[in-house]
Amino acid sequence: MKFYYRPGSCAMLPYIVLEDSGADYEAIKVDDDTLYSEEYKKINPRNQVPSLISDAGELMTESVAIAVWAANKYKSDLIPATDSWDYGRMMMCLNFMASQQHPLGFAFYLRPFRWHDDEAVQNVLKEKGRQNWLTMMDRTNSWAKEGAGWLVGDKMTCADALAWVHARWGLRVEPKTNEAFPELWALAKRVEERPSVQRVIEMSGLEPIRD
Ligand SMILES: N[C@@H](CCC(=O)N[C@@H](CS)C(=O)NCC(=O)O)C(=O)O
Repeated sequence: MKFYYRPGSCAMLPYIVLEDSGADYEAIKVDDDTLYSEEYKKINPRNQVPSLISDAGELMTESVAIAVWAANKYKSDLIPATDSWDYGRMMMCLNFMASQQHPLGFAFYLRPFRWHDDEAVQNVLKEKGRQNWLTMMDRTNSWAKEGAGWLVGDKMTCADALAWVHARWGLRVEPKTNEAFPELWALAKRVEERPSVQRVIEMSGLEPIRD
């Protein structure tokens, strides 16, 4: 399998799950030039990451789908039993972060030009995105606060891996994750203690979290 990712992006969620579960895969870093190239468009028609290409040449996209598929396929301990309440709660956290916090918060904040050409309108969207982000991060932080060190249950799941990605994104938004969401920040640091996460950080060239 070939796995296409960008360091620090939402693709880090499935990257962690693939690495953690011992899957046989090749990770391919997609740089700026490649992402928008015609060559990469043939791999992923939306010019986005993540993209997973099966040995049969078939494409799977969407970070949550790849992560949950891989966790099931490779019997990862990053997912609770599929008939458990915790599994439903893990999916709740993942879907909230991927379908709301990411596009309505971070993407509006980071890329307002995708929604309007007028710079003044973009500034309004950017500020709205920042506010949305903080409101939604507050919800995610409350799960970290109420939990036993993790978003769901008493050990790390895929949901914590995505929370780690978002906690790092939140260093680009004011107030930053480490200032505004201490429980989520502590959880992100706990995620980085996992050997598979440390390998992924190193292989992708990211810097570990520092206060
Ligand atoms: N819903 C998709 C979102 C994919 C996505 O937005 N990927 C970003 C990285 S986090 C990307 O490739 N951005 C480049 C672009 O859209 O131009 C998922 O969760 O996989």
